[in-house]
Amino acid sequence: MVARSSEVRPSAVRHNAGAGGRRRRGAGRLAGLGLGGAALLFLLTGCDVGKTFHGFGWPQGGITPQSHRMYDLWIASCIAALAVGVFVWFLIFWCVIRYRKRGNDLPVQTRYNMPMEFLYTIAPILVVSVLFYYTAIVQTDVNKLSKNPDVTVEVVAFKWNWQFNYRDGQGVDANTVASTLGTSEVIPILVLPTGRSIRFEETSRDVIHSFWVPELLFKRDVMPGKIRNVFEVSSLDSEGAYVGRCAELCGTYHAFMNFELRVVSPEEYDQFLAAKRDGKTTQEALTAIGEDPYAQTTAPFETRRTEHNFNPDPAPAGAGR
Ligand SMILES: [Cu+2]
Repeated sequence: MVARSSEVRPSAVRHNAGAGGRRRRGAGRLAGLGLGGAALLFLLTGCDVGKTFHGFGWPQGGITPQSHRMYDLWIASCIAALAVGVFVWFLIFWCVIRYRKRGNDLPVQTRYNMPMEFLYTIAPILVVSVLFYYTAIVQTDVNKLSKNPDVTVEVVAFKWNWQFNYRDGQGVDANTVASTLGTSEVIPILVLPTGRSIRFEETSRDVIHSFWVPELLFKRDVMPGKIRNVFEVSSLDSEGAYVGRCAELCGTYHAFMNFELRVVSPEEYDQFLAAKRDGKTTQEALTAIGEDPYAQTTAPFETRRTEHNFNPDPAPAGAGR
């Protein structure tokens, strides 16, 4: 038995080792194919992955193409980060098992591996470059301004409410054709159409505010003075009432500085604007197009201001009293 096994020809041993290697390579290839297939499936069902994991913490339900692009970038980044994470966990556990303590000999304390060092310098640079590339593309798209947007609205913020001016052109020199002013009693409603590109031009009368409609997945600071922050959405995709808020701490009543974005059909929007041009109030114009005249998503707050407590001392500041 022993003699026979020692007689085994070297070529046979090589042959056996070759078969084992092939089997291992075959299993490796199968595992690789499985992993690749799973990754492909994961990517092809990208939208559902986002839904399944609740957007990985990103707000869902955006109503503009821009918001969808930002959402997709986030989901893809999370999937990429998870893939890298899983690979790193695999490496950690593989090292723990493969190089576990086997005897009392101290392992070599210094060792370098050029390919490895090269890899872990290049890999993070690659990861950052890819993330940067796609972020720059989406960011440029979100900040893109068209030459002639279909609708231009001027957003005026002040402590502590909003005014929305429908404009006949772009920039400070354009004219306001209709306007909605928020008061302590009535929440201002910004009426806009679906399917048209909309430019928001922002200006503040006092301090820095921030115009934020959560469903746009976007907010931009509203600055006082000469700075006129501008952004555009290429369209609003679904009709409805959406709450809007001030997202920059601006003073005592900051938390109550709400408005409503009401998205209607283009025909209704044209009728609304015509009614406003005819001198109707925003509430009357909304009623005329069959919309709820008052905000549905938020309510006016109690200012507790009365003539008595609002400005008890009528003397101007610095009057010497
Ligand atoms: Cu504010």
